[in-house]
Amino acid sequence: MKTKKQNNNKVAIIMGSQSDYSVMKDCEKILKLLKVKYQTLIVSAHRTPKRMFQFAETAEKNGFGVIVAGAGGAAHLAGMVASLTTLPVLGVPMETKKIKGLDSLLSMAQMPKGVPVGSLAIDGAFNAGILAASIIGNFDTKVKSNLERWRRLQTQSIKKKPK
Ligand code: RP5
Repeated sequence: MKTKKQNNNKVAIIMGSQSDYSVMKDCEKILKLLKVKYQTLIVSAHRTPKRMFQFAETAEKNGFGVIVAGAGGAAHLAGMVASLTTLPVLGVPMETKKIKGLDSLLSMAQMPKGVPVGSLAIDGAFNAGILAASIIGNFDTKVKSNLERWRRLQTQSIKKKPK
């Protein structure tokens, strides 16, 4: 019989708006390469708060092991979701037109003590996917070996001399 931990091998990719998807696609891209299961949803802390509550409170039961949350501006999504679950939440601050994403970054990084969000770089959706796979890889050996292989190939692809 599988333990609950072994079953929680899916990544939830959530974002505050359709407009975040062009960046958050990078997270899907690397998870696909690493053969990590994921589900992508629009969940807004401000525009769909009830959907956010429902999602966060059922995420663990629904088989997710990590949540990647992208949002921009007054980016409360990752922090609010983190307040409703003990699953690891990785925040991707979106670049914004007016403040270039510094608003999003600070909203995610400056969490109060006791409710952490692992904040990535501005528009860092690809790295969020790698980090999510790394967390899942702690208990899913297939994902771990896929990640190790991907990292080896990356290392081999770096030329010694610039052209
Ligand atoms: C945030 O506001 C979203 O995460 C998005 O980054 C930003 C702008 O959203 P739209 O006005 O484009 O829907 O909630």
